[in-house]
Amino acid sequence: MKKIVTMQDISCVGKCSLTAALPVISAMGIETAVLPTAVLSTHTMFRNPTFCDLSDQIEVILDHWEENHFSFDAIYTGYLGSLRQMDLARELIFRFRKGPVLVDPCMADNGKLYAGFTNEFVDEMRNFCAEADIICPNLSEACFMLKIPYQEKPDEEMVRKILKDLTRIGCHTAILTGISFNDTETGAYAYNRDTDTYTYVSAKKQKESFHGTGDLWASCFIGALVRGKSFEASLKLACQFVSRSIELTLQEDNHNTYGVNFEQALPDLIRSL
Ligand code: PXL
Repeated sequence: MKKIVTMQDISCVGKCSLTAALPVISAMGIETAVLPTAVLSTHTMFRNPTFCDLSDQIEVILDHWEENHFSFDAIYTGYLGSLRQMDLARELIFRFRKGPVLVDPCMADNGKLYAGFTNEFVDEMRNFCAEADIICPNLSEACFMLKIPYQEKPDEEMVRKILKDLTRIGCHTAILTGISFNDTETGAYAYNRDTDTYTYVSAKKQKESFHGTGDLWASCFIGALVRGKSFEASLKLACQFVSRSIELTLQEDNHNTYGVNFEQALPDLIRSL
């Protein structure tokens, strides 16, 4: 069985980070090892979440894994809560790199940094992205890392420029999620600097956007890639999964506002593997 290790926090309530990655990757038939960076009562869009930093545990966990000669087909990092955790994520990559390394530089949305993040964190995240094979920022994160004003609706030429500039950081492939050029479709635009090729795939655009969809997207994408799907097919599957999860959320009366109904989109995802 294929195995992915993912390093991010546990937001106990919030349907993001590990509570999204673990069920999605497991449902895709892949063993999911987790490296929890912190336990929060909720994600940081709620006011005053509790935060228990697990950084001290990470090094000993990595030592123990090494003693046991564990290896992983891919490494996927998500939300990292501090500069120290970014160093620990480098350590994970340095010691366990074997297959693709996906870095999702979770730190911003709608042109704003998440609570607690600073410009220094952005600079370090940019450096950290150089370690990745693939990065998958949203537009806000991309603009912060490139130090350009937030582009809410860039045209295709601008999207291509941002992608190329992102790969100059050092990664091989940059993917921008949440890219839309009309009212009906939204998707992911990618650039691979080794082959100098762009790929755009999209799925039905939903009327609202929700928290946690980036984490679901990244989990589904890396799961598909590790299962051997092509890069383009993996992008497509992730876009469809997120679109369907939002659609199911909006169909529910009094639906949850902090995360999407991905749970009931899992059967379709499994069928399409
Ligand atoms: O989904 C990204 C994410 C993950 N983890 C925590 C967050 C967020 C976004 O706000 O706050 C703790």
